Amino acid sequence: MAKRISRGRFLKTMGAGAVAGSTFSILSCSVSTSPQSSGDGGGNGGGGNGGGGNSLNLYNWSDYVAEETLPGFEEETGIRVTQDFYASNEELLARLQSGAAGYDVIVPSDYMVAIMQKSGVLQELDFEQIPNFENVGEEFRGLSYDPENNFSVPYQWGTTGLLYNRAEIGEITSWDAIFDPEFEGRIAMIDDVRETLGAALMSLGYSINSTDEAELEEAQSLLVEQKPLLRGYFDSTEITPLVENGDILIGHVFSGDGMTPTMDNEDLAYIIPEPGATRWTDNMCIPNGAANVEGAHQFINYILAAGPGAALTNYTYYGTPNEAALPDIDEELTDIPEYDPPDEVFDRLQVIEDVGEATRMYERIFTEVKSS
Ligand code: N2P
Repeated sequence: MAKRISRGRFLKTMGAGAVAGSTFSILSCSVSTSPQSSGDGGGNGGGGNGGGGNSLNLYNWSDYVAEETLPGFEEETGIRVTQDFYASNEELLARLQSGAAGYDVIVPSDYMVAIMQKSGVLQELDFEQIPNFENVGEEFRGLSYDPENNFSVPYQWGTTGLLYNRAEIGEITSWDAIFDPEFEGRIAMIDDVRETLGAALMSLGYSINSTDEAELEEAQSLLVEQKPLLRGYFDSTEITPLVENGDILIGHVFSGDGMTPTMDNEDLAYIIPEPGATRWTDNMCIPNGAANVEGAHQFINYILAAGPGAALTNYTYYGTPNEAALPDIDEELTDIPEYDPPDEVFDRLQVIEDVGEATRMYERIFTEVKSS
């Protein structure tokens, strides 16, 4: 049986103002369905599989639904789902901002919900069409990036840490290993500006949301120094098989991608490195221009049902905000300490926030690091 995360603990690292007066507004504006467009099922942002009543375009992280998620939804609703994938929040945002609409449901992380809401690319949710929101645990409602859940409903949560070959390199506990010349050529980092710069900031003991130029420059130097040691920057889901097949020894990965391979290979381990790591919550949102707004609400509601919620976590190994799903989460998963970290570990997790103007500095630095 899964442990329940206490609201106090979950909100502690969300920033002071984050929770004050957070109320859930059940009477959000209702949304209108835009005219349906036709397409060929490519889900290519130009209308995807046709939009409208019988189809739904989901734009998601890779490997982020269970095998039965989409077939189950299709069977229940008769709506056919086409899925496209992105590897980072920034890629998702760029796609939406390029005007390539046509997605009905997207899954941005916490800070990106705030950025997207500010940039006006999201539409308000109609909670009358999401009765299963009642299954969302208290600790996952009204978080700082969307205090009234006007635009987002939580999907999954997790951490970002290191998957490594314990049999080959012995026990590691901190980020130091990813900067160790001993592992030259056998380290991979996530191709993600906030996560990778965040890992450098945290290993230096700074906030993952630092806007201090000197701290960011220090993080840049560290990453430039690290670059020759890397196999490369990849999507987290691409890093897992590289560690599994012994190609690399240490991979920076999202927790689900980190814990799944440890189940049948005890040489591998996933750690939440010291002194701190990222904790994120991903969310379901409906972008403006969605062709099947009603279907999008149906999809969100489906994910928040007990069975589909449990199936999702039992496949992805990410945490669920869905309390109705908790009794059905596999014990082999809840037995892994990193799945639901103890307080002393949880307390050193940091949540990526929208850093406003400093976002440009982060992007410039990451571009410079990658081209160094
Ligand atoms: C799933 C990726 C999880 C998203 N493969 C990280 N926010």
